[in-house]
Amino acid sequence: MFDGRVAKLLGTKYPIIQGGMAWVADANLAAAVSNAGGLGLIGSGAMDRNLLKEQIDICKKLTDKPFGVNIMLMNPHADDLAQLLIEEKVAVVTTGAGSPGKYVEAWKAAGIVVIPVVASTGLAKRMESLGVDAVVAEGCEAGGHIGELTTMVLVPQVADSVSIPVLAAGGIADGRGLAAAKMLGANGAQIGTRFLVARECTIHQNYKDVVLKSRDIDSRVTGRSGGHPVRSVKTPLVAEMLKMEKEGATFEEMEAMTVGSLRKAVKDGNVKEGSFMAGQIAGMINKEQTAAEILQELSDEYEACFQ
Ligand code: TUI
Repeated sequence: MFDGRVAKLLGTKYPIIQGGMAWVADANLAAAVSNAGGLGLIGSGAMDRNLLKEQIDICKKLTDKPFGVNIMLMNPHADDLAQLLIEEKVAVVTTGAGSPGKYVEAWKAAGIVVIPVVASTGLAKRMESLGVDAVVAEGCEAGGHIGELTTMVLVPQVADSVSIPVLAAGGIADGRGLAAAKMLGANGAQIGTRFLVARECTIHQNYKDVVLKSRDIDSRVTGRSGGHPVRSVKTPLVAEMLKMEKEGATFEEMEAMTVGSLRKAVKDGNVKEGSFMAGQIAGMINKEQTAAEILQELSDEYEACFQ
């Protein structure tokens, strides 16, 4: 798949990283994806040091393959988590929702493969100059916290801006998307939304059902006015947030509504008050499969595109 650069960097069969989804991506999902030949990630976006340590320990028991951790840079515990990755000798770190500049030197010195998620060529170039190993170029078709550009325009511009490998993300959930990413100049891909419905993903069944039922036009972006755009499936909470935003609600009022809503979706399956973050490609996702089935199907479809 692709040109082999990313699989070699990660030590995996496939050049595919599972999205580091906060609250969603635990040791169970990460180990399943790694055991199936991708790179599984623990999403530490809502964790503190103790919780992440616990998840890393579980993941080490569940797989002998490489796995990674995503650090969400708006997490108040980010400094502690960054240090823990060094102590635990985690193989790969991805970052999101900011610039990981202040951590890169220490991570590289510890032998960690560093792959920031970027939403612009500017951050991609800054990251390359700091010595990171690759970047994920994530377009705004993705779920969760997003940037301004679509995958179609972001990926080729990032690929032209840097010499390190580029993984495409946002809107990719099948082999055609992977083949398209290759055509845009990517060397691999990050996939999030499709793994929400993996059998090994431990989120509430209602969350999976929301994804399975959602149509192409069912996601919305809240928080654009406050500079923190987040894509989720349109639920009563999201409709209410859009209305408040239109009526000029402050950033603090919007944040107060968001706080805890991802947990309500993941843990409680609360379809009224939950924030069901998912990408636009959710409309195409209509069956639950194991992580191994998903990766095998992605690989078969990708190969078929080039025959
Ligand atoms: O980080 C993500 N996606 C996320 S994080 C998250 S957790 C959350 N929970 C509740 C409310 C809000 C968030 C859910 N989804 N994706 C990676 C990503 N990073 N997408 C876009 C960016 C990004 C955007 C701007 C990275 C850097 C940036 O600018 C930094 C700079 O200094 O230029």
